[in-house]
Amino acid sequence: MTDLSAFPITKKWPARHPDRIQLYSLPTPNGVKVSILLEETGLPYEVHRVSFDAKDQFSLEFLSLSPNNKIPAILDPNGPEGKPLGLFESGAILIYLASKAGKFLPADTAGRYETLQWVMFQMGGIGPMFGQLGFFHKFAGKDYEDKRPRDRYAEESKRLLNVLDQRLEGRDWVMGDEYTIADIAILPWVRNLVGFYGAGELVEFSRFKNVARVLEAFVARPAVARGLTIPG
Ligand SMILES: N[C@@H](CCC(=O)N[C@@H](CS)C(=O)NCC(=O)O)C(=O)O
Repeated sequence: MTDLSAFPITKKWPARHPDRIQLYSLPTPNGVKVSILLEETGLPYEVHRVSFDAKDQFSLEFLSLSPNNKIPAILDPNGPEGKPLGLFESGAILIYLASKAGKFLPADTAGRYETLQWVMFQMGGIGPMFGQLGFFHKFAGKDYEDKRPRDRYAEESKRLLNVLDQRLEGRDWVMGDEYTIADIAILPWVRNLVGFYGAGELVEFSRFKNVARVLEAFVARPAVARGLTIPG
């Protein structure tokens, strides 16, 4: 039986199955990237809810694994060389888990880097920009009289959607025929933008037909449907 007692996070969230990957998360657009990938790969895991209401993300136990106080984070009891490995930052986690499973990241070097480039496009562009738009359109920022910040993020979100739409022209997925972690990184954010944030009209989502088509195919996948609600 694997011993994870050296990891302070297991004091607050005890592992019932210490041989499985431990996931600390919530069903937010960054959190579900990892639960969707875990569901797609079939890697055995155990999920723990990090409650923002209880400010769990600022607890010393959580910070010991994720010093940036953000979900998702994982602890793999069986990491490289059989040693436990903790990771935060969803992009790094996606790359790690896809490499571990040998799925959803092309094996050829060029395909691998092309996929990673689109993962980084999400991490550096789509996530931060759509997230800011959410703040100014749906959350506290919506009451600000000055609409320039909202409009700036709406314009940037439209620009990013247009880049994505062009990439998806004539392709089933970001990498063409192959469904990869680039899709798993990007599409939960698009779904969130038009769904939970209610910003579809603001970003003129109806213009981006390829994005809408691929988003529909993504959410129709059973593993995606499951991953989107984890932890329940
Ligand atoms: N770049 C990080 C961003 C993670 C992130 O922003 N997580 C949000 C939820 S989607 C969070 O944990 N927020 C809690 C907080 O900021 O206190 C990643 O991709 O993992």
